[in-house]
Amino acid sequence: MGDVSAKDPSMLVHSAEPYNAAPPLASLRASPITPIPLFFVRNHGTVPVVDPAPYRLAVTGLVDRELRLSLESLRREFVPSTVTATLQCAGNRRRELHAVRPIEGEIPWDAAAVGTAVWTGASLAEVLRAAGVRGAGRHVLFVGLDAVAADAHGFGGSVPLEKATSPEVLLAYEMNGSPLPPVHGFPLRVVVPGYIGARSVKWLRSVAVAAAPSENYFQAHAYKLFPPSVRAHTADWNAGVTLTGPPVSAVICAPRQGQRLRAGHLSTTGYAFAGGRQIARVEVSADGGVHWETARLVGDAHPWAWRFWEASLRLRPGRQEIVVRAEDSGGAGQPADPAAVWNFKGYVNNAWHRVTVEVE
Ligand SMILES: Nc1nc2c(c(=O)[nH]1)N[C@H]1C(S)=C(S)[C@@H](COP(=O)(O)O)O[C@H]1N2
Ligand SMILES: [Mo]
Repeated sequence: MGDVSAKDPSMLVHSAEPYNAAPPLASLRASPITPIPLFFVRNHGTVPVVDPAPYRLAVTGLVDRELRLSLESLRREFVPSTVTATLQCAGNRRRELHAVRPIEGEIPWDAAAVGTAVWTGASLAEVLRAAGVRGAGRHVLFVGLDAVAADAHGFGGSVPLEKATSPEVLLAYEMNGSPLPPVHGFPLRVVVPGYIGARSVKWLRSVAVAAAPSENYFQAHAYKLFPPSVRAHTADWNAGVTLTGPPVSAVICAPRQGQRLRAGHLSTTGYAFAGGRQIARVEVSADGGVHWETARLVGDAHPWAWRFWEASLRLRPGRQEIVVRAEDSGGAGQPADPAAVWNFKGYVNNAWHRVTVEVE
């Protein structure tokens, strides 16, 4: 199952094989760059063991020159690029949707299937320039080396050519200054900042330029968004909306759900993330969403990363509901009620995040 030993013992393991785990919510807030031992892992299959020496990345499809790139040539022939980017699983905060109406066969992630790393690698745009994209190319397709049950070709996905050739998209071989750990995609993964985590394909086998999006199960079938009225057995898969960037969402990391607190001032902290947009404002309520205060945004704003926030609230005795919501630089906000965004696959829940505490 890969180098699971590199993970912190506090990780909440949803399944050991394939290994799927996330840190306790409070530990996410300890550092704006998530330490590797606490970075969530989402695997659809077994972590492949890849020998770096014979490894070659295939660059194929609608290109003038097909390439087979060794790790050496990726490091040497392309200037290393670094980007600080948040990866968020489309299933982050599924647990709250599950409470509205059960979602079968999917991991009930709490709000910690997200992390931010400093990624270093070759710019995908430069690699595609070296291959020469032909005029009919519209999408860039990725396939991983891991075997997955749902698709005989392995885990895959695609992004539009315009995104693939944006400077922030990397073929990453380093995470937080170290070689990529096996569970995070060693020796090479795509990092598509601002898109759901599923597009950042790990253990990258190939990059292909094509006229149409990937037919891979994880692009053509999974990771599509349906309205609350649609059920698994009634879904027309072609009618689902292909997920790109996650919508704006703010989360309370402290206090914890059910925590006992003293009346008076309470420092509350959390994160907010809006995919490719910036966090414009975070508001917090100590009374279930009746009165709101503006939170302070802390730390640096990186264009592709989450933003930490903090606020001091006055708590009255009794059972109180602390609520957070954010607005992004495009003016989009969040729905109050998770029922409004419920979907049978449980993707991209961005309802107001609520934590109930007992105040003495
Ligand atoms: N090859 C491959 N790439 C993959 C996956 C996978 O199962 N196989 N999972 C995807 C999903 S759904 C997410 S959210 C991210 C998680 O990245 P991480 O495990 O490094 O946190 O990897 C993506 N890339
Ligand atoms: Mo994911």
